[in-house]
Amino acid sequence: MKCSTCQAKAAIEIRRHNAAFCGPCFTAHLERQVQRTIESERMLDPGERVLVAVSGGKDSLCLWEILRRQGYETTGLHLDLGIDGYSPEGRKKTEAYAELHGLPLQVIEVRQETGFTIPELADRTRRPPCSGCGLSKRYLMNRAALEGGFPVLATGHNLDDVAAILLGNVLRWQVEQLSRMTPVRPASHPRLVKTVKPLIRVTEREAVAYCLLRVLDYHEDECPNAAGATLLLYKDIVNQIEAVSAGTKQAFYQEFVKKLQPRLAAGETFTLRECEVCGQATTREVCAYCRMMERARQKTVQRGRVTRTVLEVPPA
Ligand code: Q46
Ligand code: ZN
Repeated sequence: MKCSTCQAKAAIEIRRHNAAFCGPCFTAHLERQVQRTIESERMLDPGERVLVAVSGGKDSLCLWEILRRQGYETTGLHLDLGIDGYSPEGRKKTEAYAELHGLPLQVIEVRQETGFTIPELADRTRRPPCSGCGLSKRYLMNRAALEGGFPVLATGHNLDDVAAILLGNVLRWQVEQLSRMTPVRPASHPRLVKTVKPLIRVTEREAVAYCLLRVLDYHEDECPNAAGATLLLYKDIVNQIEAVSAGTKQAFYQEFVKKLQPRLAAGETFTLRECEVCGQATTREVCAYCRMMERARQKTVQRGRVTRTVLEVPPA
């Protein structure tokens, strides 16, 4: 197989584009793709300060590298989730990348911010870890962007991620979630920062290939909580369809965003206001994050009481 651009020996085939590339042509192709996505979706303006969410995994490091190479003024934001055997390595890889390129990096330790690691939060709220984790990440990243005066926050969600999330939302007809599934979420309230997903046309496999070719030292392990998550099943199903019908994955997401999402969004009628506790944007009196944290705190207090009572009972 030959490279579609330079006729050298190809290193990677991209079936949905009916193309193959050698290493250097592939990295150039991917960088062009991402830049085109940024421009066509009006994600970033040249010279704009961008806060980039970086876990240390392949997607976020691929994103940071491309934005850096395209000359955007980036600052990394890493959330240390406090997950044993997983979080320390991701943080290390992120810090190493920032240091190597002399890029600013802000690290937020979730435990220090909230009083709980992600596993502790899951235990106290009896919610699946990914549910509390997702909510905390969205909340803390938005707050960090606002406090740092960043006009935009970029995340490394790739095509596999958004196609799997879309499938999950369709299977349960989560209309509210579907109406918000856009590559760009505008700042629809003064307490919400604009968020963008520049990798929505890049697959997981392509992100890995890019990291290998650019010699980016990324965290290869999956989060231990991802194993049982339904999102992996949805990714697998979408990939099975893609294997027999190349291009379906991209069409599934892109055509949804073009044809159905705007209609769903037009039907949405909710008003955003400020949370009575923390001041962030919400549709309720108290935002979902503050409600979750309150439950976690109450549970901790209750347990403290139970433990003390048990200790006060004299041994038989
Ligand atoms: S980090 Fe958090 Fe993911 Fe781990 S706990 Fe789930 S959501 S799987 S991207
Ligand atoms: Zn709140």
